[in-house]
Amino acid sequence: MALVNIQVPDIGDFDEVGVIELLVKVGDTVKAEQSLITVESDKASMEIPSSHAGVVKELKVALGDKVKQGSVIAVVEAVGATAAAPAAAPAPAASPAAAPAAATAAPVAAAPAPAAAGPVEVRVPDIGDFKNVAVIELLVKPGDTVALEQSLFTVESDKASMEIPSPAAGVLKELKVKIGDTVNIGDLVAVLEGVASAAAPAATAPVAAAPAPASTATPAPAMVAAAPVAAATTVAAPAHQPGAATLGLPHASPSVRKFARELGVPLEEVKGSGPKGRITQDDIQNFTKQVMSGAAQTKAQAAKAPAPAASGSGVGLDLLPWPKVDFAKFGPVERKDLSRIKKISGANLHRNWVVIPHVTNHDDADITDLEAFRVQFNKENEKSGVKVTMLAFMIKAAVAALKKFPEFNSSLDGDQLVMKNYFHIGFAADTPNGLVVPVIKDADQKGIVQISKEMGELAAKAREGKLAPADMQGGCFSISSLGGIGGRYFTPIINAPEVAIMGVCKSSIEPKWDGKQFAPRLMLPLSLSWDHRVIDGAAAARFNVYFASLLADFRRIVM
Ligand code: CAO
Repeated sequence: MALVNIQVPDIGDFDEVGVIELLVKVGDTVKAEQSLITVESDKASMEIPSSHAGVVKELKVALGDKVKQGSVIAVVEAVGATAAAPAAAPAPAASPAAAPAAATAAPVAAAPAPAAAGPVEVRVPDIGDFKNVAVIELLVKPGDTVALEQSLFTVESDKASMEIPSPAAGVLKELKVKIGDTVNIGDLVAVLEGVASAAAPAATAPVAAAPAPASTATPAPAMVAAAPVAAATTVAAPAHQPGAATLGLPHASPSVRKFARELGVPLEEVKGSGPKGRITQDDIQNFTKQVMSGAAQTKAQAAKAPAPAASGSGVGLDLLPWPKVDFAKFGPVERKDLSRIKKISGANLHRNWVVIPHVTNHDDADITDLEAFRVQFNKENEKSGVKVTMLAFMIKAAVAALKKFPEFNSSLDGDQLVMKNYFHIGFAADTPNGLVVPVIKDADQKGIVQISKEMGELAAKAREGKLAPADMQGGCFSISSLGGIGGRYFTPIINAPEVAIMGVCKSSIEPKWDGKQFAPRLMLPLSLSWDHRVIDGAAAARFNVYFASLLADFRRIVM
């Protein structure tokens, strides 16, 4: 077991940053890529991860110390052969693990920041070793007034999440990125207008959405201090939703924000216990415990909940804590990290399952004739190289059903329904790393053969882990087919912000009464889950009946 010096890696433009949080202590066992300390300059805060798994033998820094690239922050007794890089160069981006090294990036404008008002191009600043990072959250929208160094959007790679701040105060004229885009250093991401220079004193800056810090001389971190917790009261959404525009950001590091987002914690309601009111991971955990135990409630809950019952809080889930079991007591066990896809999809599925009042209607479609046609068609077109699948027919039937029942092709946005006039259909694909949902775009404009071909390509890409974010975005309705595997019915979880999903199981020959006798028919089990906030039971039953009737006689699709 070797002693390894853990050093500050390449952290981009940030030099001589102060240590503001120690996240581990001597004697702690740490994983490779686990954050050890948080550092903060006047422009950024970030967590410095360990390049090795092992036991912390010595912490070489204390709160308030200044560090820069190459500074030794800890000595770790590395375990096994897990060392990801030699001690001399533990750059986090060179390590493959998914634990985030979170950072808020220093703002830079395309050219030196202008002293007078005028358009300013906002480009991705030097963010260290991070390349091709995905935009996961937009924090402002065109027309918004933004403060100097206010975060514009959040990007995330498999190794880091960070917020891209505005280099100037002004009005956001154009946002050149959308959720799912990938960006690199120097990319043009936004255009601001009516701005004051980043270097200009605060007094000359236009009025910002959130109150500016009292004095620019305050050594508080510029970006996060621009939106102190006390001022963060403007968020109307019931929970912090990815993609929702959010102003008045509370003082918390990106990783803490991400943690809050995953739990659905409204950050603006959390009181920070860290330096300068900074919200820590503990604060989020304590807030969650309070809400879950019913001892506290979020503003959204308070607004919606009826008066508490005479006994019991009537709010929160009042659940027991999750059981902590020493499984090794009962037999040999081993531990395995969840895949990145499982972590992401798990958090999304959990939110959707908890937030959406799901109902599932089951029905059966008689696909005897359609299956006979499909088999015949494939036989006749064997040489084409494209196999027409039952799922392709279902995608087409889904489009027709969405046209007939438009509320199924909508998304909830507060008190409004966003009705979509496009038809992008997602299909669940099982991959070695977990479940993904690629989307067939404009399925209304494509034929069955084309859809089958695209589905085959997307499913192959999914299995190879090569789907781009754009391949999985924009879905209106999803189909989850377990038909190739088996089973009768199941209750699929709605892929929010969609409002319904069709689950399909394995078809089987069943005796059906044709008025005179029992005839063998090939029956396909359908399970439609729908959001009861948007759809009524009668509409769901009609949707299923119509969907099944299309599969029973596909000629109806052109009627
Ligand atoms: N009933 C009976 N047989 C079916 C069927 C059904 N409903 N659907 C497909 N089959 C048959 C196919 O005809 C094919 O048989 P042949 O090889 O003899 O032609 C076989 O099952 C395999 O089909 P497939 O799975 O390759 O093709 P598909 O178009 O049905 O599905 C895909 C493609 C990507 C959706 C699928 O591979 C997959 O990943 N399914 C799992 C989805 C999933 O995990 N859903 C759960 C989400 S909730 O956790």
